[in-house]
Amino acid sequence: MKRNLLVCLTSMIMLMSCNDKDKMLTSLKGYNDAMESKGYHFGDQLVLPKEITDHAETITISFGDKETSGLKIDPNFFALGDNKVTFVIKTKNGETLNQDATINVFTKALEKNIGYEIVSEYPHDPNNFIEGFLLEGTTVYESDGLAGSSQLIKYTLGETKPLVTEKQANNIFSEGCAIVGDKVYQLTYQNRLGFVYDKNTFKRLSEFPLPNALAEGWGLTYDGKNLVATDGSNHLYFLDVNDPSKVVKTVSVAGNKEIYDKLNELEYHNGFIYSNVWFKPVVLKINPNTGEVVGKFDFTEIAEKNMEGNEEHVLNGIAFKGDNMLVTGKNWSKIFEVAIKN
Ligand SMILES: [Ca+2]
Repeated sequence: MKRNLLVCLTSMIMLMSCNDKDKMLTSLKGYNDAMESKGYHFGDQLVLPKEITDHAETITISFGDKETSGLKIDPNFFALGDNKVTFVIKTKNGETLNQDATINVFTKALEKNIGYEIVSEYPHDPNNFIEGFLLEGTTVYESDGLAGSSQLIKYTLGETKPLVTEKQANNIFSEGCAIVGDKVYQLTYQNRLGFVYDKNTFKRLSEFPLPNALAEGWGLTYDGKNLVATDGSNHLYFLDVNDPSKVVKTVSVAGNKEIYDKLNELEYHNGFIYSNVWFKPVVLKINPNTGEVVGKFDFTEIAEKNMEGNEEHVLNGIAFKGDNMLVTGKNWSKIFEVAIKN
């Protein structure tokens, strides 16, 4: 009888503990899911539900090799954008609970709407499914995509006939390009390769494997120190220019209310990185040190006129001509020069 009572009591305690554990995990998941879309700002305190705090001895958030039990969005610990963390809770019963979560940190300041005025228009070859776009002097360097029609070309702004053309093999899908010194670097979409060319002749000098961290090759630019690439996510990947298969730094891009996903064609200019968002007629102005979106351009009107009802023909080209921005898109027949107003 005594033994039975003991078994019964033990089972009851275990059942209670199990219930508490489930409640805590469910409650934590509910809290984290709600906060993921709402996001935090630096300095915010995490206010976890009572179901958790009442039964927890300690609560720790771990993030790679770092951990904090401060339950505060401390900039020494969290980065702007998405932080993939694990909550580790030691319960008063001596159990350890783990749960993965994403802690989104948004910027304090709102993104500024940047005004512009179209000051000039130039022709663009509408056959070109543009991926990479930049200007040096009066010469446009353009990388065009799609398997079977991928190429690297250069032409004088105002004309469309290429001065030099380098066609890719049929299985290659070209993506973003950037100039570093006397070389052009070019990414490919899913071939997991990048190419290096002589800037003048487009003679292929070498190739490099796409870093493992990048899901695909999308946009590319050069900030004077590193190549900077996108892969369709919310990240800017800074690559070692001497070995572009090495990622030296990754920055997550966020604004006041959102993480910006599908970052695409890039252009570095005067300390900022400009990126378009795939399938949106928007160009972001990003602080490359923090990932903060400080401003954005709305090119809806230009994009609608030039897409001509084809949803694939999105805005996909940013370059700079002095302090004016050049924008174009996939298969557009025009390049627009815009003066930036603020
Ligand atoms: Ca560009």
